[in-house]
Amino acid sequence: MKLYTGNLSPYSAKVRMQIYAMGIQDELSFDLPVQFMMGKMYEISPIGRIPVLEVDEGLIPESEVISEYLDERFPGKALTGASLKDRADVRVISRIADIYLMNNIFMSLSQANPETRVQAVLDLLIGQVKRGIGALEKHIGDGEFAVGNSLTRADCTLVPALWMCSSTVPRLGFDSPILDGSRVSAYWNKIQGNEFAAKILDEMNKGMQARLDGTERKMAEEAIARARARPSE
Ligand SMILES: N[C@@H](CCC(=O)N[C@@H](CS)C(=O)NCC(=O)O)C(=O)O
Repeated sequence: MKLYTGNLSPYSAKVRMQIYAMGIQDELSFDLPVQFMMGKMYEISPIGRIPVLEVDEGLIPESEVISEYLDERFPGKALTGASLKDRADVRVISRIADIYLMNNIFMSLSQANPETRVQAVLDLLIGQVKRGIGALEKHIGDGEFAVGNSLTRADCTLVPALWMCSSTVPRLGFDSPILDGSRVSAYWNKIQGNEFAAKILDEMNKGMQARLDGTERKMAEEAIARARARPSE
């Protein structure tokens, strides 16, 4: 199997955290395709986004679907939760992190440039992020993990989502929606010490650093030049 993935992509980080936690990294290779760097990811996958999982039978897009596929393919290592109710809670938290947090923050990035920003749009989107954090506050457990006593897919989605809340939202001119003294804040402080969370946080921070210092652009330009120099079949 091959996972099309990128360091800075939070949706990809979610799947990588699951792969590391399941201990199945030897079953896959990781690749950031040159088509993604060229804005032509749709040539590989119609949705045009990463992550995408390539298996013998074809391609699987969408992080949540890839995560479910991996759980079903390796049932002995699945990160679905211990009980029926835990499994429902895992899905709820994963949806809050994906739909209400990450998706709205991604949409907000369209308003990042203060010169072209429509402040009302940004306020609306960040308002939805705060609302999502409010819901998460009620659903999240107060232990080491988001649900139950072990790491689940809820943690794999939450870690990149909370990273975006704490590092991306302030870049847009808002305070982090993770409020001091809240259950979400207590969880966020604890989960960063988890080895699999720490690994993807390090990867995302390196990805951010590479974007900010121009390394990402330089590597993309070189990869694109190599692809263009290759004789077409
Ligand atoms: N719903 C998708 C979202 C994936 C997504 O938005 N990926 C971003 C990177 S984190 C992307 O590929 N963006 C490129 C684009 O929008 O053209 C999922 O869960 O996989």
